Amino acid sequence: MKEKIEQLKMRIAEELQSAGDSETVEKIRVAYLGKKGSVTELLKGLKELSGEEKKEAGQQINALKKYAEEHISARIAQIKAEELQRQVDSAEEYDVTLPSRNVQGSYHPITLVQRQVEEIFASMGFTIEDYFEIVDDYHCFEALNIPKHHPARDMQDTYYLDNGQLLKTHTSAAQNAIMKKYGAPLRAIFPGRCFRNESTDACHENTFFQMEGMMIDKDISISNLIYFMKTMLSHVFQQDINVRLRPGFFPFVEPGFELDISCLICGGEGCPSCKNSGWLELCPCGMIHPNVLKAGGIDPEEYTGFAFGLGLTRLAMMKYGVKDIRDLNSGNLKALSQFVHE
Ligand code: FA5
Repeated sequence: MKEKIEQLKMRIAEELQSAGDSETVEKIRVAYLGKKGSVTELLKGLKELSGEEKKEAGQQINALKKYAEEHISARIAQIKAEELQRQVDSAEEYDVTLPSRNVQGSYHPITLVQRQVEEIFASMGFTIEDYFEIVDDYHCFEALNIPKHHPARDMQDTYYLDNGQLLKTHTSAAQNAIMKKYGAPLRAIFPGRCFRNESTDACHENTFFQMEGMMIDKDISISNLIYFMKTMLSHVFQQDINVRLRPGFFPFVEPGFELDISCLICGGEGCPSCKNSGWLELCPCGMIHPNVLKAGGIDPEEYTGFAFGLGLTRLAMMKYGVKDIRDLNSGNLKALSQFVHE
């Protein structure tokens, strides 16, 4: 038996050495380790042997099997590396700095809807501002009339960094800096990515986009706020949609509202995208609280203003009929590259 095993070992080594491609190695594998392969047959033959003989032969055959398996895998890896090298060697030389020829990119649906909203507000005299994603407690909360330990902080489960800064939970975090940058009067929108430690579902993500807007001037009222919201929604949807305004509490506005739109996925019947309510919270808004104006260096006796925090990711869902918000962060190009700017 020992001799037979040694012979098989040598044959396996020789055959593997002369095999030049993966198919040949596969044939060798079947010839030795397949159901009717030589090594398998030897193992089957063990039952004919008795006692001590069986034990010894069993160990030797198992060692042979292990030898064959390891050498076959090693040879396959070697052949694959050689094949790859051959492909690389024979490949046409190309200039990596040239623009690609056959790849056509597309904008992400959130970018498309963001640009639409920007267009409409820019045409009404709003500037478009940028702001950080990592901010401090003052800008995200305190400047917005949310002191430390205020229960309103619980509404936004925040990611804190070791250095005490945090990931922006809402675009309102930029309000104070923009008021200080421009003073009053002021019209600005500021889109941005926000982060909250949320459990995700069809309409909640831990990373999502909002678009904040602020208008501050003399005699700004709720009528101005409603006008701008209606104009924005009719521009984005190009169709009549049902909207409802209800009281909402945010320490940085007084009065505050929740602006919901009828769910366009289910037509208001109720579905997972709207948590079965038929309505989707889209754009909370309100009249800027005097404390917030003061913190921004603006005299609340002289100026009033409105602010809104549009859920841009949810707007993209409604606009493009995306049933699950998580698809928008999925990176699945098949799903994401089908949308176009109208
Ligand atoms: C705020 O973030 C306030 N800063 C909005 C605001 C601004 C109010 C100015 C008044 C004045 P809220 O947490 O409700 O509010 O979020 C605003 C919108 O962002 C929601 O209506 C929703 O459309 C979207 N949003 C909030 N959380 C998520 C989430 N986890 N996933 C996706 N979208 C979300």
